[in-house]
Amino acid sequence: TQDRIGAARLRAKVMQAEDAAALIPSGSTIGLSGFTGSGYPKAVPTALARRIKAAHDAGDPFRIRAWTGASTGPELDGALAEADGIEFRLPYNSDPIARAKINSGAMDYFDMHLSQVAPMAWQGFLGPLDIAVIEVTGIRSDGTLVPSSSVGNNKTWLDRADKVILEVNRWQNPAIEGMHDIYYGTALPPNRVPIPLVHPGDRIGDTGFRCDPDRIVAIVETDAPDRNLPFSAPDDTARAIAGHLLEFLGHEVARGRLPPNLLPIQSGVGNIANAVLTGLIDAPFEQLTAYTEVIQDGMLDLIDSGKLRLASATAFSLSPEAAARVNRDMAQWRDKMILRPQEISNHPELIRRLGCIAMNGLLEADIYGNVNSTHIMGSRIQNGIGGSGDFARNGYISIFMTPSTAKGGKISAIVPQVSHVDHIPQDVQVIVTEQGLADLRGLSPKQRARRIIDTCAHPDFRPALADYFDRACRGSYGLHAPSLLNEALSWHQRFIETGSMRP
Ligand code: 0RQ
Repeated sequence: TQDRIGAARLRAKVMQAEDAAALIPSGSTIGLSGFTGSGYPKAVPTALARRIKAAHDAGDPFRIRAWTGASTGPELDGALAEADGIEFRLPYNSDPIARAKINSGAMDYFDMHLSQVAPMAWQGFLGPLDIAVIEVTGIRSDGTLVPSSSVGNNKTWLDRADKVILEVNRWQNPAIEGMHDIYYGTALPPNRVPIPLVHPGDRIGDTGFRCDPDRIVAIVETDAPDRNLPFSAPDDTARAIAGHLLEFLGHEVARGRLPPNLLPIQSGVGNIANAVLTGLIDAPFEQLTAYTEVIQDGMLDLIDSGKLRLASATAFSLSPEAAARVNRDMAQWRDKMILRPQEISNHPELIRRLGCIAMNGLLEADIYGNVNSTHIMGSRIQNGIGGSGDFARNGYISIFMTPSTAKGGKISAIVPQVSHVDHIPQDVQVIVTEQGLADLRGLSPKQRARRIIDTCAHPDFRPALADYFDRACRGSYGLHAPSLLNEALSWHQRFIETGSMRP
């Protein structure tokens, strides 16, 4: 205890997870740490889930409202959702059990821009926050907290919650201390001032969280790694997408529209994003930087190769092997990585100033370049918008990437009209599939349609898309962005009815 909890007066608050969970009443709103499977509390949520289950078994209602940074791990979202313990959750979720509960209507979910969560909580728009449950790696003698493998919204949860429960995780190497940059200069309008960050590597804040010791009601000790998912090795499709994208970036450098070391890169979640990062190792760009949301496996290799000088993010999103690798040599990585609050890692002001190259995944795009990142067949949530909107709208170039088909070729990722819109054409400048890359900058809707159909669509679906577009150009109510309203979503309806979009 002593080595991780420096503040002597707080040691009396150490207790078992069950006792800490007993301090959380039904109906509470809880702000939890955790971002893409890292830095989430591992003992208290599981103990709370057991308590909720026992209450339900006894016929008593027990549910809580959960706010997090983004997705967490099975010990948090999985356990609480399994126990039917979450009444409402925000923001980004990728847990399969929680996803099933949301899609069955048993759980409410609000999928919001990740940069807006902390300000909206502070503005009072989300209601009061009763309890914060935050994983840290240590408590200093002055009472400040050493963050863990994600920062997320922890600063705001600690500032806003009436009561604080800490999990001190001793699995994390204590050498992580110093990696974080917690900015305390944000304010509410009309008192906001510019955020003084002009390079991805700038440090503008503290290395720890401030926390009123009187609000700390429990401290629980843990010793477990984050449970992130492994990445799969890039397949041919992912390699083809990465190839088109890297060729495009090289072309932009040759045209003088990007500097030789590019601009700070943002890379979304998933295997394709990871393949792009891996591809950068052999690309002719040096001295790269990343100003992004999560540090993935591919970034470690890029740093190791000497190509990536520095990565700024809000969390690690590493496979178990990569997490162990970083944890083992933490002191060596600490100088090349900075973890910040997600309000700062995803801040529109900073993304616009730095000129990030935004690269995100999508579920489907339509011929005009509207992008659906979240809702399968218009109604079933996959994950959430996450940070994709923060980066897509404010980046220097906004790129979306996807395989051209899904579900073994039964679904076309390019459709006449998306079944749900997350990103409008103004925020979607480049679309890449394994078929090719469509540069849509400066094109009108009809020009975009022709380019997307010819370049990105799978050959099996291309004739049907071209046919739809031709007929729309003749029979549409208006000819700016031609559409046949009674047919635009028929591909989705066909999938729901027959299991395939193919005619
Ligand atoms: O389903 O898991 O049942 O097989 O959707 O698709 O191909 O594994 O793609 O892992 O790259 O994720 C948009 C979800 C892509 C992700 C999305 C089915 C497919 C599969 C997943 P199965 P893949 P990826 C900043 C950036 C929003 C947040 C974001 C995402 C499953 O990129 O969540 O960008 N983005 N954050 O079969 C029906 C289609 C489909 C489809 C795929 N057109 N129709 N199903 N699938 N396309 C970082 C953060 O915010 C943390």
